[in-house]
Amino acid sequence: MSYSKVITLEQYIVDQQALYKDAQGSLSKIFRSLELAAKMVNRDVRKAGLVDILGNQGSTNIQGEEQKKLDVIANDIFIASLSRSGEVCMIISEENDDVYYVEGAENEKYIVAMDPLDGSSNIDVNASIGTIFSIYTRKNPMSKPTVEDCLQKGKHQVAAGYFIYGSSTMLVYSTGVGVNGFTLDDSIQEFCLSHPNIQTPADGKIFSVNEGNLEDFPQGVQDYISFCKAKDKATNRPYSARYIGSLIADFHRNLLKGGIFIYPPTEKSPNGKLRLMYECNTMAFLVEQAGGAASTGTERVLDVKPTELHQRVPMFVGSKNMVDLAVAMLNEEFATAVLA
Ligand code: P6P
Repeated sequence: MSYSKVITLEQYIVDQQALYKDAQGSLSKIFRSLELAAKMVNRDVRKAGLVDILGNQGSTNIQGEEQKKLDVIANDIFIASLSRSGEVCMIISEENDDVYYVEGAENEKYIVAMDPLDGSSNIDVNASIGTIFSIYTRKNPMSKPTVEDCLQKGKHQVAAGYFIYGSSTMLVYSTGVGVNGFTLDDSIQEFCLSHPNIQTPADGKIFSVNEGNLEDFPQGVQDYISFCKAKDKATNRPYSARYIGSLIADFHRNLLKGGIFIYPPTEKSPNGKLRLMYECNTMAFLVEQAGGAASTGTERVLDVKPTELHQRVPMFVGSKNMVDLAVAMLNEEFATAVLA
C-alpha cells in the first residue's frame, strides 16, 4: 500500500472544515464522537460470540421488539459519546421511547437521530449489522430544546450516514456535498477513505424485498416484483433477489452495485416497518446525494413532515430509474382504483 494515498477520516474532516470559512468545528466534534463510539461497538460486535452478551436483554423497546444485549450496549455507548461531544442537545434513538436531553447542553444546536444497532435480529447469526444516524440543527439554539425541534423534514438534515459492521467495518456519510466511504484499518484503528464520491447506478439488476409478505403488498408492488422476475434479456431481467433482512447491508450493496430496496405497507405494518427519523431519512439523504431516489410511494421521503419520533413510512429506495418505475406502477394501481 502506498501510505501517501491514505487519507484518514480525521484528515478528511479537517480538510473539509477548511473549505468553510465560518466552520466552528462543531460538526467535526460530533463526527469524532460517532467514530469513537463506532470503534467501541465494532469491538463488541466482533467478539459477540465469545462473550456472554448474545441473546436477549429481557426487555423490549417502544417498537415492541425484544432488545438484544448489543442493542442496549450500542445505545449506551453512542449516547455517552455524543453527550461528551459538548455539541449535541438532544438524541433520538430507536431504543429510547422519548427524546434524550443531554444534561448541560440546553443551548447547543445539534440534534442526532439514530438507530444504534440496526438489523439486530441478525446479531446472533453473524450477518452484517450497523448504526444509522441523522444530524439536524435547531432553528433557535437559545430556546429550551423541545421535541418539536426534532420533528424536521429529512431535507433539513445537515449530515447523515451509517457504520456497517460487516466483512469490513465502514463509515458511509454525507454532509450534503456527495457521499464518501471510509474503511476501518484494524492495524492502525483508523477509518481510511476507500470509496470517494460514491455514485449509485441509475439502473440495477437487484431487487430487495421480503416476499414472505407478498400477499399483503399493494397490487402495484406485486406487479413490480413480477416485472423484476420476468424474463427479458433486452432489459437484463430477471433481476436477482437479494434480501439480508438488515437495512444497512441491503442498502449498502444496492448503493454500490445498483438496485432497489422496498419495504411496502403490510398487514402487520400498514405504514411500513422502517422508521422515518433514523432509518428512511438517513438512507434517502445518502441515496439522493449519490444520484438515486427515495419515495414513500406517494411522496419524496425527504419531504415527509414527521409527526412523531418513531413514525414509520413505506420506502422505495435505490437506483433512480428503478424507484421511478416501481412508484409509477404503484400509483398506476392507485390511479386505476380511483378511476374505477
Ligand atoms: P423484515 C431490522 O430489524 C429491520 O429494521 C431492517 O434492518 C430490515 O431491513 C427490516 O427490519 C427487515 O424486516 O420484516 O423483512 O424482517
